Parts: sequence; C-alpha cells; structure tokens
Amino acid sequence: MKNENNNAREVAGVKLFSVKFVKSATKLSELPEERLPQVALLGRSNVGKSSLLNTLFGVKNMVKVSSTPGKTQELNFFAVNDAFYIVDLPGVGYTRVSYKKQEQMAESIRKYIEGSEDLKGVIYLVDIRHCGTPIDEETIKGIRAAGRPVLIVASKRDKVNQFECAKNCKIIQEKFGLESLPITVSSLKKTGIAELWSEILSVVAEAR
Ligand SMILES: Nc1nc2c(ncn2[C@@H]2O[C@H](COP(=O)(O)OP(=O)(O)O)[C@@H](O)[C@H]2O)c(=O)[nH]1
Ligand SMILES: [Mg+2]
Repeated sequence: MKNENNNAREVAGVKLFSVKFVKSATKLSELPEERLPQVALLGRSNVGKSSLLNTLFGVKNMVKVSSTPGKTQELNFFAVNDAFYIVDLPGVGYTRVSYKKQEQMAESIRKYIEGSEDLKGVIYLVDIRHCGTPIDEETIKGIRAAGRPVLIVASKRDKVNQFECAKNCKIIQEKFGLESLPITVSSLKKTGIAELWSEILSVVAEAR
C-alpha cells in the first residue's frame, strides 16, 4: 500500500497521513490480505459508530452515516497510516432486517471477534441516554469471553446535560464493571476525540 501524503491532516493532535477504505468483508476468509493490528468499532445500530469514525478520521462522509439504521451489513476495514485497521462492524440487535439476515450479521460479528488473530481490542459504543441495553450487556459478555479487551465509550454526549452525563456514566461504569468512568464522545460537538484516539493508539502500540 502506498502512502497518500497529499491528504495528511491532524485530528485532535493525531497525525493522519493516510486513511483508506480497504475492503468490506462478511466472513473471516475475506479479511484484508495485508496483516495489521485491528481495532473494531461495535454497538447497536444508530448509536453513532459511522459518525464517530468520520470524526476520528477528520472527514465529513468517508463512512456512510445513515438515517436508515442497519445500513452497514459488512465488516468495513479502514487502514490508518498504513499501520493499523479500524473496523466498522454492523450494528448489533438491529431488528428491521429479516430475522435470517439478523442472525447472519450476528454470526459474522461473532466469528470475526472470536477468530480474527489481529483483532487487538473492541471499542463498544453505548448511547449515553440509554446506559446500555440487555443486548449490549450480552454482546459485551461475549466479547470478553472471547478474550478481547473492550473499551466502553458513551456516545452522543451532547444529548445530555452535565448532571445526566455524570449520573449515566456512573450507571454505565457499574453495569459493565469498569475500573473508571467511560470516555464520553460527541461527533456533533467533536468532544472526547483526543482521549479516544489516545486509547486506540495505545491498544495498537501494545499489539506490536
Ligand atoms: N446529537 C448527536 N447525534 C449523533 C451523534 N453521532 C451520531 N448522531 C446521529 O445519530 C444517527 C445515527 O448515526 P450513525 O453514525 O449512522 O450511527 P451507526 O448506525 O451506529 O453507524 C445519525 O442521525 C447521526 O447524525 C452525536 O454525537 N450527537
Ligand atoms: Mg453505521
């Protein structure tokens, strides 16, 4: 892969020399040929995964933000600085596709999380207003059981005031047994992005 230095930019202090969409996959045999550490982004449909990726990448619409939930049905690989992949996964628990399709999507996420040798960690988004649903709890349990580190991040920080934010972060911390309060992010207000990048870079650095 060659570097595309012409689109170098800096987001929240992180230098991005190149961010490239590499491929979509639906199964393990379709993962990108070039092996690099992977960090995956997961959460319920509509929780703000695609918006967050665009914000992390400092672009408006590299990743499709859907007003129709459940649009992402594949694992989408983005190579960052030719050094690691961020993987946009389909939304979990999306009910407006056929049951068969839901099962297939859940199965491909599960196989990927259990089977991808290069997956170093999962960023799991929960909507700060909802503090995690039973589907989130079940999914996070599965990721932990597969031995993958999970970083729980509360999305849409701008949707709550400071009081609700503090209260809900505490609930999220207790519900998921976190050592500290979750990171909060807002793609609308671009907050929490430096903190999240720093976590992603440390996961990737540990992988070396
Ligand atoms: N207010 C607010 N809305 C957001 C934020 N992030 C995403 N959204 C909106 O939530 C909806 C779903 O976002 P999307 O990124 O497609 O979620 P995904 O299904 O998890 O990929 C869209 O209408 C976004 O504009 C945020 O930080 N704040
Ligand atoms: Mg999406």
